[in-house]
Amino acid sequence: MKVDVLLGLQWGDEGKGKIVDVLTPKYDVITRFQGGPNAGHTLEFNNIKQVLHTIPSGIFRENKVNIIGNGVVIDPIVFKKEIESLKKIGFDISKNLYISKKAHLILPTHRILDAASEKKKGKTKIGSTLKGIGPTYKDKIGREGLRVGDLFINFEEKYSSRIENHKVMLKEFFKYDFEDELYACEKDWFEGIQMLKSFEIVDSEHMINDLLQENKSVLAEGAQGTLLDIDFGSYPFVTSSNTICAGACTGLGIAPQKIGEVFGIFKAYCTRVGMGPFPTELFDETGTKLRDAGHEYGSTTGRPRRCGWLDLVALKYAVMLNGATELIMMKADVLDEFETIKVCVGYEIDGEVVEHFPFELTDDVKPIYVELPGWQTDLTKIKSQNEFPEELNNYISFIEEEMEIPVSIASVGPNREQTIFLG
Ligand code: 2SA
Ligand code: MG
Repeated sequence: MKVDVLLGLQWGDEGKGKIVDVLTPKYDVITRFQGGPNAGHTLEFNNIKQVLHTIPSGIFRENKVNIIGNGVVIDPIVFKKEIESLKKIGFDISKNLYISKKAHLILPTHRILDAASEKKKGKTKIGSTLKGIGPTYKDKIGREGLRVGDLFINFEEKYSSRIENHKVMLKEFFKYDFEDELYACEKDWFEGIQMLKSFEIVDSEHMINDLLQENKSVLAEGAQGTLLDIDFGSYPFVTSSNTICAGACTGLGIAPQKIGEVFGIFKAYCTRVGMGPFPTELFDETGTKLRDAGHEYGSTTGRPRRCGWLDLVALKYAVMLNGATELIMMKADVLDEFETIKVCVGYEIDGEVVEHFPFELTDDVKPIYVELPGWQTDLTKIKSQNEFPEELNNYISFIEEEMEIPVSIASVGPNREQTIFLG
């Protein structure tokens, strides 16, 4: 068997949580391969709305194996809260969650370093989620990280030595007042560690490859989006992991030929949180209309999302980088009331038309738009593609022709039932 990958083709928040939840019945194993509590995957069913940060979205289905892979970074405090809130709504997941020994831990000081670094950058800040993601991956790459497997070998010693280094950095380099914050959260952090240790901690690369050998189907659930990828996103306004399909290989320990289908998720328009370029961003009332209709506020930080039209130059780049085999279009219903809908099909840079995603997106990039008729129909009650208005079918066909791969699902609302499989 192969690993199918589901990931975001834009700047995150495409609605991956909902689709993993819809697809999980088909899979035996659901995994996360990168990112950490900067992700917020929202699932809605039976009048329950739950946001997952670290735990794979398969957790709500019975008899699924959920694995947090080596590429993920874990904050024990967030993890504990997540487990507790799941317990509150009746999900005891102690039996079907497995954690990689090689996943890195977000230390209390990593979160403080994230805040200190953003503060020092001032106007040039990244607009990070302040969850400690950058500093944790920095330590991982700098060979100073602590892994879940380290919890069982001289942990206190290793922990103290890392924390001491971070304290020096905070004091000497950042001149950042950290004591109160650090001492306030250390207790919670160690309680989180105790909880973490009560789960199955495994050599996840062996486990996943063994499961594939046993013909189990595996889904890898991406976090953030392709345009936030550390290598190919709009650097430096990116996250600190490989969000693209290749990240599933390194973040799980599977060989490239083990990758099967690649489901690329995108919104029928675009959003972005944090700083960084966004060529099709709308600053006018159309942008506000998209934000209101789409409830575009971050599920992790609550920040209002920047909104704009669909950008096919960026989407094509994302399809290429991921080898996407199928597209999944989310939030079509948000465009229900628009008379016309614009789609960016090229960029004009210094008077020249460019169809490739450029090295740098500056303010000089002007989107070239095609304007398509809107459907002006309430899509939220629609049950099958037969009921689609012609304008929506045309919108989808236009995207398929440009991307050269099919759109297999269109989502018309947040609920499981509002998911239309296209023929
Ligand atoms: P960080 O905290 O170091 O990763 O921040 C760096 C940049 O990455 C952006 N970022 C995000 N943008 C959108 N959504 C994010 N997470 C989603 C959520 C979940 C998802 O709902 O919160 O779709 O997986 C996310 N995480 C990081 C951030 O704004 C900075 O620009
Ligand atoms: Mg989200």
